Amino acid sequence: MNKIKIAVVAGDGIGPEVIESGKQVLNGVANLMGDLSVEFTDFPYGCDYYKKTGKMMDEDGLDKLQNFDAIYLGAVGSPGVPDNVSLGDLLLKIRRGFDQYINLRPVKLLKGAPCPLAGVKPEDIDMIVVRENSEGEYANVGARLYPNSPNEIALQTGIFSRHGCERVMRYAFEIARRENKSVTSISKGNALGYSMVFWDQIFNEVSKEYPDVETHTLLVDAAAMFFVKNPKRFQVVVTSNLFGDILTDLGAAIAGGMGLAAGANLNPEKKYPSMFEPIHGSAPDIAGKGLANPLAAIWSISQMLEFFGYEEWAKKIVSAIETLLVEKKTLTPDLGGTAKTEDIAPAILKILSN
Ligand code: GGG
Repeated sequence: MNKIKIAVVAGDGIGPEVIESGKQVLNGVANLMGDLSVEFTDFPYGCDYYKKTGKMMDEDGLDKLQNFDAIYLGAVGSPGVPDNVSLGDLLLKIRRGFDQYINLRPVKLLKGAPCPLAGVKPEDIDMIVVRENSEGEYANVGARLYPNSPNEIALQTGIFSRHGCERVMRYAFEIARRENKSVTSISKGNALGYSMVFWDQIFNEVSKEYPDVETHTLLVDAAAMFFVKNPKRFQVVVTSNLFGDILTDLGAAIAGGMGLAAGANLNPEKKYPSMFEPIHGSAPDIAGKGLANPLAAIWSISQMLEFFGYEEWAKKIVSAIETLLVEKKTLTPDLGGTAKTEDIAPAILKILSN
């Protein structure tokens, strides 16, 4: 019997509701599999914790999380806590601290999912975005000078290392080679003459190691346009930390909405735990009302299973989500249904049991 030890950081707002659904699905799947046991340990980290203790997580929080195979994260952010604190002192601290340098975000239009683009079919939107997750624009290097004076200055530096660029690009190329897909690198080398020119140069170099893989390069503004006008041209996408964050929200918008967008923060070497999350935020306006869509959180369980080598069950979960979308009987209001958050996990497990 294989065992996965999972640290649960449900976090804020709708986080606890959607994470509860994901836990139910993983427990149910483990029962169906028969050879997997899962053990969840809850951590109270998040904005409520901050309001009580002045910290988003314990000083030694990373040491505590280090002992787990995976982290299952809900959402972070709450009115009254500055967004840079809630994100920077928890989610980003974990990503950096555990060298989760790959952020894998599928942008896949499932059958039955709403798409705002006219004439677009599910087969037209099926990409995987490989977002650099440890440096770039998110490196948090900078300064504030001359506060509260007319000369006030804010500096924010992007960090693009050869090591950081090469490893994320190779990761994208490996997926593309395995799945016989093209890689599109998205940058902004015309305007960001140091960081993004460097990114483009490294992409060109790394692409020579993969002569069998078709490549494309796009400026981020053009890429945003093509996500809407011709999403079919994208298969594997590799891009920087900030561009990846923005483009995958756009990706979510064209592929069913934020309620269906999952993300995996991976340390591929498994030296540290990887973290799995719905990419949406805490949505405090709908928290506690049973309105939140837990399908993204459930999809991220599929990503977790895939990362641990259970590809068959990972696919079955995504296929169960698709069945739910096609049947249209048990969907939350964002997808046009009347079901509550708590109705979704049992419906998914029913499909998986059939
Ligand atoms: N699901 C975690 C969460 O609350 N994410 C919100 C967010 O702002 N994420 C930014 C990022 O992924 O870089």
